[in-house]
Amino acid sequence: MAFDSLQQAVIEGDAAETARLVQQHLDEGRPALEILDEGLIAAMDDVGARFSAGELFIPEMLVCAEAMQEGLALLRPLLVEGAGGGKGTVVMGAVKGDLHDIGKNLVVLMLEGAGFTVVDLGTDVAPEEFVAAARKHAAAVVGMSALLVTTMPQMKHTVEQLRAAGLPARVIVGGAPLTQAYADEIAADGYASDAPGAVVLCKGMVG
Ligand code: B1M
Repeated sequence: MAFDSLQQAVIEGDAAETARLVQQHLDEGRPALEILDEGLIAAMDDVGARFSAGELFIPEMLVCAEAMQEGLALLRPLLVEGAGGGKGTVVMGAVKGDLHDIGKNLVVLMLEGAGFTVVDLGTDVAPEEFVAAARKHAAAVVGMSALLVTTMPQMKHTVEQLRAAGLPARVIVGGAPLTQAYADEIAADGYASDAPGAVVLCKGMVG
């Protein structure tokens, strides 16, 4: 398969080899999004499966994440081509208790590439921090990411607090354990399974 070696480099946590192979695929004319989806993200899925199976532990998972980020750095300029702001402000963060930020960072990157101004609150963001930032920046959209089943309920708390504050921002949610059904259950305005999907959602909500 085209991206086997790249996936292997990420799984082995070999940042230099990951970067070399990403560059090689780019030089061969492979689209950045394809390298991202079929190379880097597919590798992280494999890493997660190995972690579940007890074959990898947290330190190794972190090293894999660093290798992925090294490869992503080369793709970033291509993924944000055409950026310029002006489409409206999106406040984004990983919810309270959640330190996973790779997927959230991808969403931020692609929203910026699509012309949105993004206020990135980072990880472990409490509901009241989302509310304060949405108010301060007059956000059109608040985006929340969660990778843990245990942190998903923070999305519900945040939606409730945003509504209670009377803010007009639409709310979108995403992350590996999320589903459209869960988004409906917590009365979010939208769910996307990946970063391009988040861009489509925001475009539909703003302007
Ligand atoms: Co952790 N982790 N982790 N982890 N980790 C998972 C999520 C897990 C599925 C692994 C597993 O068991 N198979 C599991 C969660 C189980 C569950 O609850 N369902 C898990 C666990 C258990 C944990 C710890 C609890 C482990 C422990 O301590 N015992 C711990 C928790 C820390 C915390 O958050 N409090 C932990 C820690 C870590 C590291 C720090 C070591 C590291 C994160 C490093 C970092 O993010 N800077 C890590 C990693 C790397 C993973 C896996 C392997 C990879 C995650 C990733 O980056 N994927 C992950 C397994 C997996 O997901 N397959 C796992 C690539 C990324 C591009 O995908 O984030 O899904 P993703 O984003 C996608 C979509 O989901 C979507 O767009 C992106 C792609 O386009 N998306 C959105 C994301 N946010 C969106 C928002 C949107 C729209 C779309 O709109 C707003």
